[in-house]
Amino acid sequence: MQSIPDLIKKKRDGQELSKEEIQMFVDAVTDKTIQDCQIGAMLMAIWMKNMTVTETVALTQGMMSSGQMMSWPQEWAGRMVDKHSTGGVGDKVSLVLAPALAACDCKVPMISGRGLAHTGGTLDKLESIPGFTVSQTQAQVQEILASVGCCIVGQTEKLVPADRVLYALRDATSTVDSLPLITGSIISKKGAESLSALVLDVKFGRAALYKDLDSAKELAQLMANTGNGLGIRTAAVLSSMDSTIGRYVGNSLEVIESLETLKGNGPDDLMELVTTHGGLLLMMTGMVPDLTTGKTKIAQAVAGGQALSKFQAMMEAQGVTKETARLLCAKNTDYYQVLRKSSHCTELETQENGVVEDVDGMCLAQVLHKLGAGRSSAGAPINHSVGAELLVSLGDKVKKGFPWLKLHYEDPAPTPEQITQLRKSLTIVSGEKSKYQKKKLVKVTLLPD
Ligand code: IUR
Repeated sequence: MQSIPDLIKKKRDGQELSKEEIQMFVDAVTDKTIQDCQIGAMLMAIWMKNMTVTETVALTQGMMSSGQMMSWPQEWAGRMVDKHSTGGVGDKVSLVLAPALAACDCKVPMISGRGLAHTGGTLDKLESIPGFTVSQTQAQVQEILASVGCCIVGQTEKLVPADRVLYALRDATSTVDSLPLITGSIISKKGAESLSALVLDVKFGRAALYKDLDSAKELAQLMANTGNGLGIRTAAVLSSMDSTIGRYVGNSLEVIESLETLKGNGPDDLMELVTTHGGLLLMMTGMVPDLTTGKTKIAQAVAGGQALSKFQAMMEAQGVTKETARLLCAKNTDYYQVLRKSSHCTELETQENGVVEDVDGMCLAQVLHKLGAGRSSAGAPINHSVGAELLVSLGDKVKKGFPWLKLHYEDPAPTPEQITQLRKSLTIVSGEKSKYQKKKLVKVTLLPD
């Protein structure tokens, strides 16, 4: 019988661990029969020596089975879908995609997260809607899926307990950025949802976890292989994350932009992501023959208002009053009858004539985070009303003195240094010098075999 130090030594020396050995490690983590220092040593050995796809699948499978697995009625088989994003700035794709998929007859038990570092969290965004309750039991999730078709909820205590232990120790041992550990953490939670199909939105660029396309591709490929290894049809989309998705960043503001998108007034980049992810999921479930048909079906569910109706029903099912949900979904509504408005707004103006060449999403997100849009520490409160509205698009011709950013803030007010940082996030190039070209947002799609 091997001991935990034997397993650590084997990985430390660069050998491949067997499925049984990995299961033994995960069981010891789940049953708390292993010391934190031993877990830390194993995490560091994995970080340094990496894992093969076979090892990563075994780790993910072990983690997935460490707690409760969700189970669904037989008649939903083949229609259970979800997506995961590695995190972006202004990333509100889930808020539009979940109801659009429900309108296309899918079942979407979306388990989302909170803001991490400079990136926003879907749960935080939804909690800016008064009454919206992200904490739902497995039985409640099933009821909402039966009546509405989609829900967006937080992780329950019973789901993948091994991840909670490993994640905390990864943070404490500088081993967060290991491909097999990231993959195990993300895919085990999706696996526990008992999905038929999964799409992964892996971001690359300045405001993403991975800055360059090659490393994002490596993560995407490993996650897609692992998802498929667990029997979930998994595809990955690589999309650029240099600026912002859409024009609004900040919790309440992103809810407003999502609702506008569901009313047919969404920005092109957001709609491209929603239709690509949704189209891939419809294709993978076999509900449509190809991606183009899937994208069209999703776009029609948005344009026809069916996705908005699903969002309204989802809000009501998750604790929002009928009147609040109705007000938010009404045409030409004043969102601030319901959502909290910041007590202060200020507009920043352009300092020269030219073409908008770049807006640095990372720069913007860092300032907004400090102004309260993100958490200062785990569990700290956030200010849902803090955020920013971009008043220009890349490629726009602007004159000096043109308002380009509307900042929504409360307490603290932005410091002069933060205003300078915001100004620096905008690059304007004089007309003749501008090389601005509309870049393709979605780069590569990795499909399962
Ligand atoms: N989100 C997760 O659920 N797990 C991870 O390891 C990372 C993000 I990085």
